[in-house]
Amino acid sequence: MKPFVESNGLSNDGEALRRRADRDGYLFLRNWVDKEAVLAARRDIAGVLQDAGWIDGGMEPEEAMTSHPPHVSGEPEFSPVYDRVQRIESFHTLAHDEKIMAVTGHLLGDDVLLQPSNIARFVFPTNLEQTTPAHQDFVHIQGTPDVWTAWLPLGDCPRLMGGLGVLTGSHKFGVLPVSRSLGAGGLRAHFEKIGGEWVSSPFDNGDILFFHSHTVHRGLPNLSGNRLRLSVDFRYQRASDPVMEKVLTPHQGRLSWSEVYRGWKSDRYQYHWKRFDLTPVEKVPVEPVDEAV
Ligand SMILES: O=C(O)CCC(=O)C(=O)O
Repeated sequence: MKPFVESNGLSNDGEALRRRADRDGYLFLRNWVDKEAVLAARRDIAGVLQDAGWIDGGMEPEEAMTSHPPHVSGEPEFSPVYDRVQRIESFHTLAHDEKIMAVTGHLLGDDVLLQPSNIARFVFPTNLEQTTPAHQDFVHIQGTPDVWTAWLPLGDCPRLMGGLGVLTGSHKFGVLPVSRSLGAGGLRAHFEKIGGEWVSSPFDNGDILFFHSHTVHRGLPNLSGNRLRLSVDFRYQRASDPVMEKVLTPHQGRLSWSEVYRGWKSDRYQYHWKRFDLTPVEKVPVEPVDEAV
């Protein structure tokens, strides 16, 4: 797979960043996000996972070594552990990183809403059939197409651990039909007819990928054999655009915000979206098509 085009050279030029994002459907920036903040989120999340036994004991949790059988979202054992992760302050704080906000400001203007429903992902090395299928985020988040997802691994993500692949230019083809699939989101986009080229690069800590809600992307298999891949998805849109109600609740919808915020040291980012006069809309059901399409 060819590498991502790096956009650090354009990072001070909003117009050039927008042109690049419009051409490719993504922006990849190296050494961009506050590395200490990324590692703080990694440490805190890995601590919960080690406590749950998903990361091996006897070493630092941030090594994220695992010999535990894989867990995936949707299993009963997954939810209590995921909800503990959802309550982590450093994880939600990372989404407000000022250099992430600077890029989303260039892409969207000055009324950027971070959709509060931040996502953490743990991808086991022994669960390849559950690798996230090719999909467009719009199907899951709706509201407005003008949403940019920021995807970043928590720490280094060498090629062996997979990462994320993007189909260049695929955001120009609207919303594609979907079929049911294994893997996060459970829906696979039918992208085969639109052409384009799959690109990806290994990530070092601090690197970040932004992509449009119509950009087709997929998880790459974690072939490390013994290390959990930890990553986050944060999503940004204009506060003045409609926003799907569901993304205003904690991801997976079991916790209330007061439960999430219990025990936080700072209230700076709590209920951050309440300063906007939002237009919430309901989710429109998505109908998977027959595999033969
Ligand atoms: O991290 C992954 O496996 C995929 C994440 C992703 O594609 C998404 O959340 O839209």
